[in-house]
Amino acid sequence: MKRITALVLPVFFACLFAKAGNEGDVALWYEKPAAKWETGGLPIGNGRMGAMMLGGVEKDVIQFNEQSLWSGDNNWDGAYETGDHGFGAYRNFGELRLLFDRKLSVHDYRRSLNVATGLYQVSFSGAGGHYRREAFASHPDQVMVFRYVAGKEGKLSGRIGLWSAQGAATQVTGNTLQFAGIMPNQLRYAARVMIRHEGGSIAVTDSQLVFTNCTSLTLYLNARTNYKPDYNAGWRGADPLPVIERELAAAWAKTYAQLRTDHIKDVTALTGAARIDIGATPAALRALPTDMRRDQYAEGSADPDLEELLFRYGRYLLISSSRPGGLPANLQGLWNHSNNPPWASDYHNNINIQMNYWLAETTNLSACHQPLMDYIVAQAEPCRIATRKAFGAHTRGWTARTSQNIFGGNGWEWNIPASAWYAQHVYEHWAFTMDRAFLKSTAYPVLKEICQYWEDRLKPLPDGSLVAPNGWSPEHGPREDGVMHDQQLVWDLFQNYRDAAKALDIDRDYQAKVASLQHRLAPNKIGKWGQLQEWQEDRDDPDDQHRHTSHLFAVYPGRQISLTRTPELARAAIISLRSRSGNYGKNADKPFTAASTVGDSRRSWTWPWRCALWARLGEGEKAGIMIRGLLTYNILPNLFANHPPFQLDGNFGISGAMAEMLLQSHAGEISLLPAIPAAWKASGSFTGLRARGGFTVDCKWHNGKVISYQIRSSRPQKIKLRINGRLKEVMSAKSGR
Ligand code: FUC
Repeated sequence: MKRITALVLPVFFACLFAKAGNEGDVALWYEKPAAKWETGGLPIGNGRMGAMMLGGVEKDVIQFNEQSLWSGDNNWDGAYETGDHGFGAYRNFGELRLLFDRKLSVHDYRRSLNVATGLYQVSFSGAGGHYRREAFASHPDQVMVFRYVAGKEGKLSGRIGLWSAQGAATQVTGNTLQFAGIMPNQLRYAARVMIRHEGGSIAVTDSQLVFTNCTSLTLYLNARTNYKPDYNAGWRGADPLPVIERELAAAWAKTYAQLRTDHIKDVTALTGAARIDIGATPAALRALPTDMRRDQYAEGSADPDLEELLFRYGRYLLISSSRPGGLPANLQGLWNHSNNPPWASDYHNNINIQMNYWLAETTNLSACHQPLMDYIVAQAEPCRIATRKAFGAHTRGWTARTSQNIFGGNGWEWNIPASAWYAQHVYEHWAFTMDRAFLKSTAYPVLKEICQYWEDRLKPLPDGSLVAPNGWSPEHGPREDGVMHDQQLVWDLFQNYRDAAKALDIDRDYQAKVASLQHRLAPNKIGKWGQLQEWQEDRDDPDDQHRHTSHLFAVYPGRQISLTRTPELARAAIISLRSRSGNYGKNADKPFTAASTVGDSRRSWTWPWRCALWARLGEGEKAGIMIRGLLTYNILPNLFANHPPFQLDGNFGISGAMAEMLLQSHAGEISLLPAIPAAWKASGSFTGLRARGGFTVDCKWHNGKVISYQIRSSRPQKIKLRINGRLKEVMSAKSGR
């Protein structure tokens, strides 16, 4: 049996890369070490813990994180104080520092991150032969592993240090380095590294570990805190050290090859679940390192394989920073080398945390969505308390301020429809998975409670229609009643509630009540220049390029406005969206290009949102231009999305938006290739994308026309399918899901 596995696995992985035929299609690679952490570091992560790999030759610094290392007080409700106390911030955990004795003149340096397997590799040649380094963050074994191999025997000598970014002292004994400490907020943290060597010797000096004449070194790192996602437990659980020791001992007992194989198996099951092929890049361009390819792309080259890599990278980053049982991906995923990161590297809920998950269901990473569900449920109780304090002691339900942390903390500025937007995520998880148990136990109670919040809060206008009071089209308008963003979010919440209750066939009276509230909501309006209004008053400026497209929520990720069901509103949305990209008002006659989106509209996350909006509005060309805009203006050499500073919402979001160009499932139908640009049309395919209703879809096209497809679900079902310009009814095939 073992022998079969040994044979089958390499063949399996060879097949995995065979289609690509070029590592550059599945890997980011460079000919130099990273110049800077933020622009050049390559991220690995197992959902809970991660590291940035800088690839230094003589000095290799591995900066690492664990997603629960936060400062700040429990259940904070107030100003955005991001030091030791108050709201706090997501913190740097520490660094592993390897200093090699030998000064090398190095050639053939190559540093890469394979986003299909989650393997990071460095190789170069020097006096010690061909040096190889490899690293991965194992989810199944809960350790990060770093391996250093010299080409010739005994050529590795130097020192290893472990440094805590929170001030804990490092102890070194035998083959182990370790630190443990307590943050001012009483959060306990610890990290331990165990080192195995082949050849030579290791010894302890000056709180470092000295290695002499080794042929290989393998370092196993685990870091944890005693964070527990439980308000009633004061957000603290058991001491982290015993868990760290147990996990490290288990990993130590396995061979490197076993750890590596188990890691690759775990990651490829997720990365391989969905693929896209949108065209072929000329060989000369494909042969370039990633940073040079990105530069060429920014100069105007067509590089569909780089766009595919960006799609894969967003999925890789989610797999690496959001796994069941852990916390959701924050503004920086989980990679952070600062104790005072921008916006505390927190959870911002007026676009950012939502966008982090736009790819989760559609690109077949539903399990990676789970941390967001758990977070919503865990934070609800402190949010209820803060909501009652802000909105009255008798308020039912809850909402949140824009910035949230992991200890029930609400920081900067109330975002009144935040919880309605969160409710969309629990609903979508059900809509894509058809997991009835989840719907009943988790999604439904969240949806109902937030409906109650709005039932109490909506304000009647003299004509009897209802408005959300005191809203704020995020970060744009002044506070006022009935801003369209809020109206649309409440509509979406009510619709999601109604569909959930209907599916469960419960609470019929409340269903009727919510339906009548939804019916009375003050509707979307078309303004004087044909735009979809952002506010009740018709005062939108056609030359305004504000970054938020909050009033287009109803188009995406909402579902109130669609080309087929509300074509007039969809047309108005097109005008609004053109104006946000500098293609209306005084520039109405100029061509629509990535360059016309300027200033505040060039952000990490603006392009993906607009890309998905154009996709929903059936404009493939413009959606493609949004991908070009992101890659041209807001992507760093390591392909991190750059707000600036770097902020990963753009990476997650663009994968979700690209999926939306290829497959849509709203407005009562599944649509194949709803919005692809001319550049993708020649031929292409996708496999494993997901549609609402529990469907998995594969598709192949040629000259912009679908030539074959398969739609699978756990039991065959009738579907309305929009394909090659026609709407027809088909049956899904039975899958094993
Ligand atoms: C929202 C956005 C900003 C930034 C911040 C983290 O407030 O308006 O552009 O992304 O989140």
